[in-house]
Amino acid sequence: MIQDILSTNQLTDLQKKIIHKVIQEERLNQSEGIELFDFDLGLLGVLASYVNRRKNQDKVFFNKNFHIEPTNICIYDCKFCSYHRKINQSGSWEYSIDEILEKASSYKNTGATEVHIVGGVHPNRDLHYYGKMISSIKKILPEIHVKAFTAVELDFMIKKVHLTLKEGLTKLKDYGLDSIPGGGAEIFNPEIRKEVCHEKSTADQWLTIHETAHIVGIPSNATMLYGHLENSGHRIDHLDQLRNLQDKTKGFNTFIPLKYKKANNSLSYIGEVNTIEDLKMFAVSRIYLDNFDHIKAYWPMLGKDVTQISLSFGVDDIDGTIDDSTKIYSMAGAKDQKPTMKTSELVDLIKTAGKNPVERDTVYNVVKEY
Ligand code: V47
Ligand code: SF4
Repeated sequence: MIQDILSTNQLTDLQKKIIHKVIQEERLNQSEGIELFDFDLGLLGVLASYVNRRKNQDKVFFNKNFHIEPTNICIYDCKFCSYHRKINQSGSWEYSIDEILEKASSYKNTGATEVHIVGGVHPNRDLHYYGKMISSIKKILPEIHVKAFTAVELDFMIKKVHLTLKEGLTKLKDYGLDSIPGGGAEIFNPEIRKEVCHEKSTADQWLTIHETAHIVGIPSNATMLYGHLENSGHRIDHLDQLRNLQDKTKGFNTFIPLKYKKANNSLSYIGEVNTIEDLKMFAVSRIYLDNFDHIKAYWPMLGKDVTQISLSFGVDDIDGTIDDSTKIYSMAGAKDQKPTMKTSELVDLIKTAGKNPVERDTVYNVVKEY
């Protein structure tokens, strides 16, 4: 099919060169990556699916997970964020450890393999507070994989106890931290980052935290927030920096493009990108990140329909059951205000897209094929 496409006259010489490189498994450079955004959507889908099939055949992964958001109190004020509040501000919450443990207890014997813990950067909570939270969760759910804290939360909680990054991450590993989610990356370009989240950890800090985590044996995910002020050059620069770090450490499990959602935040005036842009973003990520095994579509953000279509644009992972406890996206205007999918729904969504559902654990060991 790709050979047929190559023989059409519609393509420029540069486009033909890029397609050849993808077929030959040659790495694309940044300007070729930028060019991909101008490809016809159908062609991008074919190319991204070709790359994905080489890596994952027709498998589409999901997991049984639940989310805990310990607090939305945050010292920062990212312009795209609808979720953060200050202490005592209306709409703020901070769960006690007991409340969190009660929630964890409700997942005993449910088959959940992962807890995803992400929240605001609370001014009064430090590494030991969160470390004890993790170790208490593990006493209740000894088999659970704890994927917790964005690099931005880690940066703050480690500095608060005056440890080096290496010491802090090792300490958290001892408390039971198994992996790190991808949040906080936003966009690495310094000018755009300054516009959308000027106060928080820099791109270099985000990258150093993930590199150090990989060195001490904690794998992680990577994200990019797209669809706000950035252009295709900024997106490829971001992917390029992730690709370079992955070459060094091989510590990233998956890449998750996060679509900017506009409700109730200071960037609302710019609106949201359309579905074509979403699908292009997934396909370009799949093609450019040749050293990432997996590209994840986070379904609470995209909605179930677009998530299903994304499976024809290079995506091989749709996250998990999630349960109804995540508010980051519902507060930013996502369609599902209480996002949760039963295993049977996830399996159906994947099967009706013509793919093979595979339940995985966090690090992509197969739990069950459906
Ligand atoms: O860093 C906040 C994003 C991230 C908005 O690793 C927004 O499996 C869009 O870490 N529109 C945190 N995005 C969430 C996160 C995450 C999510 C899903 C999967 C994984 C994983 C990690 O949420 C933040 C920011 O990029 N975010 N507000 C918004 N209005
Ligand atoms: Fe705080 Fe995270 Fe929201 Fe930024 S995105 S304001 S760091 S909760």
